[in-house]
Amino acid sequence: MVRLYMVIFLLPILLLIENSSCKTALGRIVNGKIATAGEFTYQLSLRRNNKHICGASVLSNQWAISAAHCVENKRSSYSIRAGTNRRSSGGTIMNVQEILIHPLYNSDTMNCDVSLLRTQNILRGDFIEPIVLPKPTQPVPSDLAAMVSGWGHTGSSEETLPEELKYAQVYTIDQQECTELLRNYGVVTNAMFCASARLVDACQGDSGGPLNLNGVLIGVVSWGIGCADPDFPGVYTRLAYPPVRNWIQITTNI
Ligand code: 4AZ
Repeated sequence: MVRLYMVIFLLPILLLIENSSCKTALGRIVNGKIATAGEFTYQLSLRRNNKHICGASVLSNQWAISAAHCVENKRSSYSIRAGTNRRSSGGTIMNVQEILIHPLYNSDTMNCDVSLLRTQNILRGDFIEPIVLPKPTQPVPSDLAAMVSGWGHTGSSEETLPEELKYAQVYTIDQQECTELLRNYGVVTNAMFCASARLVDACQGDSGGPLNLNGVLIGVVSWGIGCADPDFPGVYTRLAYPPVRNWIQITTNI
């Protein structure tokens, strides 16, 4: 009798909880694949107080790029791990000496969610290579396949981050279409664009990481409504947007 009660009353509740958790922050980079060494040489793990918090990408011997919302905590010490597809071993750890947040970054709207990190040591070595930035105003046409990667959450109920780097192919989405999909949640500004694939997405811990289109870093993982929800695409910082791209150019000469 007790068992029957559990099945009839508790099961639907448990299913409901499981289902609703997909729409909150702990979704997944579902169906991502495991990267092999040397495949994503521009990928960095950004660490706060020695713990992975975000992704980042190598731009030059000196500069890395990430999201602004990853480096908001002024009192923390930030470092990066470079040259490995493992989150907590291998490669080289370097201190971040200088952090610059885009002057138009807004933590409420997530507008211009981009930051530049200057490393103490030369950001070059085995399995460490820069990725190219887009030209200013370079458009992001819709339905293009791009590659997102990171050590973010991989399961809707998973609290732990994967040890090995994961990647997934997502498709760019028309700006108007994405604006409508997310209209109840936020504004998709000109400094953003969307990309998704059914049940495939970036998630918590992937933020700040790269979206690579044919070897060009077109986006930085920024925000979303949950993860891998077919109704809600992932949102990326649009690096070709002139106020973003020109700020990077003026700051780093890249
Ligand atoms: C996050 O919380 C986050 N689905 C990053 C990316 C996405 C959602 C959340 C995109 O860092």
